[in-house]
Amino acid sequence: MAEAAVAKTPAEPKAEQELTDGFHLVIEALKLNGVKTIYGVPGIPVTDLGRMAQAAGIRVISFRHEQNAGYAAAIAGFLTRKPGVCLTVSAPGFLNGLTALAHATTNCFPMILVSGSSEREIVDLQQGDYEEMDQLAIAKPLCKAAFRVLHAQDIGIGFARAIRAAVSGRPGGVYLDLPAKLFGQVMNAEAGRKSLVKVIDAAPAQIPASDAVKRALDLLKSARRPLIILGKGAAYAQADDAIRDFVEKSGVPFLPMSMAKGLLPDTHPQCAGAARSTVLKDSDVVVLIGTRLNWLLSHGKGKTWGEAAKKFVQVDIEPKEMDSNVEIAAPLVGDIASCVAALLAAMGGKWPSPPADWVGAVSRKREDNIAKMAPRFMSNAVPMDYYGALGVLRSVVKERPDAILVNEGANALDLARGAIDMYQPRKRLDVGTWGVMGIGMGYAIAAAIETGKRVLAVEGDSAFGFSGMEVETICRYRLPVCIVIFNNDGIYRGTDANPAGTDPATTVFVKGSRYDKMMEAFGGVGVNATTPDELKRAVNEAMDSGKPTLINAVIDPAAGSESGRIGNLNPQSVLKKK
Ligand code: OXT
Ligand code: ADP
Ligand code: MG
Repeated sequence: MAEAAVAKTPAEPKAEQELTDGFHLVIEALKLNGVKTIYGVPGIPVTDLGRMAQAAGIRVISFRHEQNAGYAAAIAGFLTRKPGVCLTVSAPGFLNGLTALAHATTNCFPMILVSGSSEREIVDLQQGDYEEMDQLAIAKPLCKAAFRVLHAQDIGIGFARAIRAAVSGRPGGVYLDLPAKLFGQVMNAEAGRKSLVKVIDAAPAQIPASDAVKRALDLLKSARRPLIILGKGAAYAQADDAIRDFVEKSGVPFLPMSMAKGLLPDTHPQCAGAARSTVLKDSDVVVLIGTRLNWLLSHGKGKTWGEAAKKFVQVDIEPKEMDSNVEIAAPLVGDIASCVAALLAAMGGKWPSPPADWVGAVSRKREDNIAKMAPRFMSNAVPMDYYGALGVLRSVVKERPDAILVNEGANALDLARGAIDMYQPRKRLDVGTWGVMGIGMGYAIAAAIETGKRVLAVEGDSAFGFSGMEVETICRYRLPVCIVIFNNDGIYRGTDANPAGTDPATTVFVKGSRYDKMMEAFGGVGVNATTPDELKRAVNEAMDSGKPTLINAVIDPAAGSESGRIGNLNPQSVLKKK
């Protein structure tokens, strides 16, 4: 063992040799693999790494808090199918970034959290190093893979492993631990160059078996009331044309999960988004494409799914996902692009339309629900209710279908999801699998940087508070982000009272807060909007100008409901004192 360790130590470079060091090798490894942006927070031991990466042409976006940088990296991964990179300092910075790493893993987004760390010899003997922490051990259960690099000549392999682990198979978060001493290690430049690895075919196609394709199509053909559900895995796959062709050729109604909205337009005649409960309850064969039967789909059973017998086809890259909640009659394991291409090919020239009574029933339910909602968008109530304000934003997005919508909150999330139609793939980014608050500003920043598009962030006032300091980052990098805060004075509602004392209720905030002033503090545009007209003018101006803007949309504090549309998950004590 001791001998092997000695052999791994970089050879002492001879005088006059061209030299490189850990800093340069990390940067070269990233550049070689096409990483264009690093999201992070500088500090010991990675300050110089950030500076040098910037000097070497990598865009380094400095945040105010690592969690937001991490969320930025996570969504960059979703948008680009390349791992988003987040760079943090040791222990506390690493821990701040860890929530986002776990979030990336949970949501199947490729991301690498690269963190500086303290010296192994001291950490392992627990002798109290600066920011001492066994980061690798802590990260391991929260990500897909975790690696540490101790020697400069292993940097190339370390990054190659991290990149491949993040994007191959089911994508996810990877941790890469770089102890401080690594950066200063010097080695021969030529040997260093040779040690770098350009990852070939990082996410290889995974072709489905032909009998599995046949089984899936036989089941689909036998359906009386078929349904296709598209999830964010389908959006991630970037097989947009093939997915549209498959849906249209099958003629089957499709239900987009939240971040799959826009994969086909919400206005598509087959879209069943506005008939959600009907299609879940009454369908008999359900084709899941890049979506899990987790809590968001009521685990594929129970009241939501109704009495009718159900059979599932599931298209997913992760074999272990099959039968995770209910029996999957036709598992189709492979990458979505390959699976959908194989389905299309096997469908041949003509495919029977689904029964007209089913398609008609879904259509009628959809039109009913749409007609019911339409008048609410015309509300001119002051203070605004959610629908009056959302009516404005719905039109803004309709007129700018390529803008990216970031959305978080409870009512501000759930009502916006239904109200705002999406028209293009990967334009709706939201709280995801965990329903996590705090993704807002990190997502908005990365969306602007990765796509160059205008970003509209629709935020509950509570949700915004989790990442609000990043408005400074948005101003500093002059990003075309328009934030609309649905300010209802609190979490769910601003009307709660504490019956037992002078402290405010746990769910309410300072009444009449002016979040727009926060934006003004950093040179951005702040607007206080109290009517739908004022809101419309301000959002249109922001989306036209691209100037960082924050609009404080004043919403009736009584308008929301507890936990938005997932109040059923919120336990309430029957014994509590009124
Ligand atoms: O078919 P039916 O009849 O059922 O009708 C459905 C559709 O068919 C129809 N529909 C339409 N009709 C007409 N036209 C159109 N276009 C249309 N589209 C759809 O509408 C209904 C509903 O459709 P939907 O929405 O698709 O269906 P449904 O039943 O809601 O779907 C179920 C779900 C589960 C898939 C869906 O609800 C969903 O995706 N939910 C996600 C919910 C979620 O993740 N919420 C966030 C977490 S809540 C809570 O935890 C909060 N916290 C705690 C906290 C968190 N989360 N994180 C951290 C780090 N710390 C703490 C906090 C602090 S929320 C929160 C802050 C809240 O306060 P804010 O101030 O931010 O926000 P406000 O509430 O605004 O104050
Ligand atoms: P949603 O929340 O929209 O329902 P989920 O995050 O639950 O979506 O599910 C996404 C699924 O997509 C995961 O099971 C993941 O394994 C799968 N997935 C992601 N990328 C691909 C891909 N390229 N090919 C096949 N499956 C994929
Ligand atoms: Mg609120």
